[in-house]
Amino acid sequence: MFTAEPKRPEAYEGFRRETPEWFKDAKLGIFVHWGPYSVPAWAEPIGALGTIDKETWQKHNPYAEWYYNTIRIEGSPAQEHQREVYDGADYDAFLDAWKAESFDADEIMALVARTGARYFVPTTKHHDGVTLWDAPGTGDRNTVARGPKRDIVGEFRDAAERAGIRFGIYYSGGLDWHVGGQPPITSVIDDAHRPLDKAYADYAFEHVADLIEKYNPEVLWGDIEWPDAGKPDGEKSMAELFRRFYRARPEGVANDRWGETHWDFRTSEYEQGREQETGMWENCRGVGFSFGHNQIEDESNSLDAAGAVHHFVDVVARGGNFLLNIGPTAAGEVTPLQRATLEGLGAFNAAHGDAIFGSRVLDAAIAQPSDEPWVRWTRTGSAEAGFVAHAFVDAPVGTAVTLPVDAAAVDLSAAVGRSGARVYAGVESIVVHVEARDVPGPVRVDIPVR
Ligand code: FUL
Repeated sequence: MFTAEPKRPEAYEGFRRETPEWFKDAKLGIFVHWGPYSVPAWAEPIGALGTIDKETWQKHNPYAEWYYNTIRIEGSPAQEHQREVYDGADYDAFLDAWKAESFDADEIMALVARTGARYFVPTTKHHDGVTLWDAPGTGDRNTVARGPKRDIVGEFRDAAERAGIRFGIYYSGGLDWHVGGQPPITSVIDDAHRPLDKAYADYAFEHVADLIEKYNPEVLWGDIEWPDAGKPDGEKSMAELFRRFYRARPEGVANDRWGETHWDFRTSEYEQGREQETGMWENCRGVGFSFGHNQIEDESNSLDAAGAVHHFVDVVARGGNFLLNIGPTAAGEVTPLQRATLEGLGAFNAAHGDAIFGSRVLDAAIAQPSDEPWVRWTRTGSAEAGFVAHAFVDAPVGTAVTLPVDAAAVDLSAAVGRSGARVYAGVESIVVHVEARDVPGPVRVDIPVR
């Protein structure tokens, strides 16, 4: 939920470099939000972040992982739900009630692999402050000592390694509702809601240092800033964490939510921050309107397979990566609804991944995207082997679409329709006839670039 435009102070200039190619090629990552909040798994699915005013958002927060905050807002439906169903119990009772009894990291990773995703980022500490490994200084408030009684971060890391998928960590440095006793967030997040002091900065430092050392992640995904006392360069500073990270992983990448420090890629979330999508960027969202599992969500407020494919292709065509979230149940299962979306996205990628993974943005002078009809473009190939433009076209089966393409820049006569797309090439234009659809989402046409 971080929206401010970060500046890069001098202390962090030294980290600046071209974003590693693997990350530009990766296109798809899978995010996981899992925590004590997955026990109540309750939020109002009112809409997408970036489309709702802040007061309404917080009181009716559709993010189930925000339950700890939402139940503290007087008069919120979540507070009422907590009173009725749990008799107003303390939030930490959910940590003990969380058993993860069906959790099988390899099974989840097999699903992740089938989507075609190249990287995987689970939450290691969300805003409720509960760590999913035995983090230093947490006493028993972690998943090894209580609740699941397992090193969830470690199990995910090992499974990702076995599956050949790059591993990253999400860490909420800015918000930790367990320390400091801040008031609930009812509108925008400001300094009153974030622990800023040295003791907390050191505590968070030790956590991220431990994550780097134990799990050797390739993506550092921070959230909601970093405590101010840890910002100036020094022994236990954010700069020191970046030094350790890049020493361990010279090709590692960090997102832009560690404060006004350093980043390898920018982030947007649902509709929020999309105006900032420049340089290397990544858009994240859940299948529904929440990251944490929300039992209230259903098909009506979730992306189906075709919806996820559209979102994904749109992001890739504009040069971004898509980080699609899974919110497992407290038992550790991926719901049938989320599973169907991921499997469908995987089927699309199995058919069209060669025009997606490793692709780049097609020069706008060659062809333009459009919404009516729905057309997006990517580009693969090289100067030596020749470039190929790939059109992804959506229209009902049995209809035809004329592609907005510069006929002089491409070889229309060599265009190839794929998976249900038949092409009719004229001298000046090309028409795509959608004949069938064997995988969810758009059909595809490949056109060599002259
Ligand atoms: C946001 C958080 O507040 C959400 O709960 C979620 O973790 C999302 C990815 O980042 O800033």
